[in-house]
Amino acid sequence: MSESGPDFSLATLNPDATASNSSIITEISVTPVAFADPPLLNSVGVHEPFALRAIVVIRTEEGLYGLGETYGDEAHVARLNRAASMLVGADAFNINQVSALVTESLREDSGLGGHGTGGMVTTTSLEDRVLSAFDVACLDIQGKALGVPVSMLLGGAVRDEVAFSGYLFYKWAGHPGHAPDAWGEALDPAGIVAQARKMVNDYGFTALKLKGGVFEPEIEAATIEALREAFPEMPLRIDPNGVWTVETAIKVGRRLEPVLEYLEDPCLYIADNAAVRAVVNLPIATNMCVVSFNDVPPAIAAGAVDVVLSDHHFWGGLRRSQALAGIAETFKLGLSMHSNSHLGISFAAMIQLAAATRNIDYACDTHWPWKLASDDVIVPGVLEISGGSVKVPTRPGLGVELDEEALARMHQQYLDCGLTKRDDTTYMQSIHPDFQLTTPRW
Ligand code: GKR
Ligand code: MG
Repeated sequence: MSESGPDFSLATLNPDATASNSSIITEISVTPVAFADPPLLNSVGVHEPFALRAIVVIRTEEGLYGLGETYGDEAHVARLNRAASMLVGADAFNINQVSALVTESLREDSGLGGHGTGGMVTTTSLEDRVLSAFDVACLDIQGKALGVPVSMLLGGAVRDEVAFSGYLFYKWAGHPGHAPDAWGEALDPAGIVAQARKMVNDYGFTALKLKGGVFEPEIEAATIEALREAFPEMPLRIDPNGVWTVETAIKVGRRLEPVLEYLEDPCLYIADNAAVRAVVNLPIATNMCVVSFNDVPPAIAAGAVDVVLSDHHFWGGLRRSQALAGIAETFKLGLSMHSNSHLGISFAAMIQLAAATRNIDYACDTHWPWKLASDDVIVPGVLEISGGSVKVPTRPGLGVELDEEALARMHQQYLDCGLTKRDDTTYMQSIHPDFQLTTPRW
């Protein structure tokens, strides 16, 4: 080691690039894609007609390929491309090397602008969210090289299926100017109960989460109570994405104490959630105030959260998400998973990670039912939700295969849709010009 710390240059770490026990990266492609998305309402606006993702394909000299999936916002794609160009020649087995090169690629980050996460979570670690897709693709390669599923690389599967929750959204019947979609309108408690029935009938979910922060808290609390009446035994959660004041969160929290499994991000900040938690007898879950390793100590010190909803897309990939799981275990925090609109590669990665993580305490989130089955870049048929769970793929790597023709088609869809970043607020304002982004709102 030099005085300035470890030397991660390729020459040092990889003096013999042709060694047979390595998987040298020869090529990386980063392809933005778009897929149809329904008008799902949230605190910052409404989902646009297309959701964006970036697909990372890493190829190695022995002819293997590994898959990663992440946010498709332009700024993020630019960072991925810059990192990708530096990773050629690295060893897909050496995640520390890959991580150091990603960090190096971000040294000159001026001019790109934007967090690029395509959502509300803006204070995540830049390095971790760029690293994630490369980490997953490298693990896919490692699994294929060794003939084992990714879950085995992460310590071995402790379950052979992973449970997910049905993710309910208030929504319009269809995007303005388009025909209604298969889910129809859900703008009141009865609409959400009908949506929940379809979710449960079609996928067998055994837990339900309502995306809140859309209507007056009174209406959203009544929606949860209507769900309880319709599904007397079902674990229920509500997530207003931090747009409630402490006062509102306490009022609604107390009202829903007998009904909820947990209350997700009632307020945006650690201190506010701690104030709510001090008087409301409900676990508080978060994917907004604990979104990087730096957030963990203050959240624990404040007693702000009981459940961390991890997300490998911003926690630095699967291995770093396992580090988070270790912290959760040590500090007796509950653990589950957050989701954004995603495709099959992300889903496979979430499933492999959850399979190998002992302390996944709740059914994980997924947006999977909201996309069309035909809209994906993987060969279909491997990931099916049945009885609310997905069987963990056991084939080498992530267990999913790239459909090259679908990738090209969905990239064309990206070019044709004209979107370059997720912007629920501007889309909402194009339909309702009075819509304002306010946090807290109620
Ligand atoms: O898809 O509108 C959405 C969600 O609100 C998503 O963006 C959130 O990141 O699902 C997420 C959450 O749990 O906060
Ligand atoms: Mg959330």
